[in-house]
Amino acid sequence: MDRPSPSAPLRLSDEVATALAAGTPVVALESTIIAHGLPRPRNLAVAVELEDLVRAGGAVPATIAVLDGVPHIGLDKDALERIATDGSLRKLGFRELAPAVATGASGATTVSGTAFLAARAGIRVFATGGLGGVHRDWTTSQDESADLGLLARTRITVVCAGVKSILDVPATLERLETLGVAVLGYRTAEFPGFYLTGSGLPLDWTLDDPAQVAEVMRAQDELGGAESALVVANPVPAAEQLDPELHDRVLGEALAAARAAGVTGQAITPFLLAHLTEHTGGASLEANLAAVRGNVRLAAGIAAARAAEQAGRRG
Ligand code: PSU
Ligand code: MN
Repeated sequence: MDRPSPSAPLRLSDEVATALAAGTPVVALESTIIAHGLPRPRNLAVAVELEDLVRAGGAVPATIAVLDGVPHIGLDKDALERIATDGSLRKLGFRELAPAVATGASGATTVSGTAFLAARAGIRVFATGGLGGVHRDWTTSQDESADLGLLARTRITVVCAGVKSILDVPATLERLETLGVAVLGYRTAEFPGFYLTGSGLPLDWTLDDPAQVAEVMRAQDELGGAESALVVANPVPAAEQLDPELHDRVLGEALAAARAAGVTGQAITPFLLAHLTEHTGGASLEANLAAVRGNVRLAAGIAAARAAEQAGRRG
């Protein structure tokens, strides 16, 4: 046969394998935010904290990365430490997975890489900070994150604080519509602004509790058709958002600095996030972390609601 069915081995941690077999809640977590999105040494503490938050929410964490060519679904302490400290790790989106597996490379997975591997492993719920999307200079650079296209063809629920505000947010929402990816506001009718509670852009759907989200997931499955994702947009609490004036000013400077330095491609998102952290005196980092924490907690709740709904259908 020219093209065998998917068989690349995924290495599941024992607890993830056990939970999936039992139908108990699992939440996928990405590793790019740890390896490339957060400063060291804070990133390792955050990686551990996010896993603890998943557990506190009654779910099993599955942090995803590719190590020595093997996709790992659930990392032990040593592997988490490697993700946080090894400066040579690649940034792996979906398209980078096959080259990484074939060459034995190691890398942290982005939203697109993580969502793909999570879905392959049978994990339905995924938490991150902010999705990638359409960059502000798209008309000349054509830079649109692979996150969007992958979510259009992957059945996963991703909990995020919107898309990173370094992006062209209205254009990204339009692309999600074009691609057929549903976006739900969690207790908000406004699309969140990543570091900011709101983006000023309206959403068509607002849900108020995890069980309702699980109902939408079930409806997606019952309708069938394209295996698209569900984006649950969960704003950072107003008390923990970045000061909007500081945000706008420093972001303007960051975009100018990226242009001046000629930063492009995969490097642009980490560059902008790091610039913001440095020039807000760490305030953007705190807002980013507050957003991620909230997303991880909500994802655990959604995974639990999903597990209960599925158990109810079986039983
Ligand atoms: N969310 C965060 N910090 C991050 C990211 C998300 O709070 O660093 C990462 C995700 O891995 C996302 C990636 O997929 O940024 C987008 O990168 P790009 O624009 O190169 O596709
Ligand atoms: Mn890009």
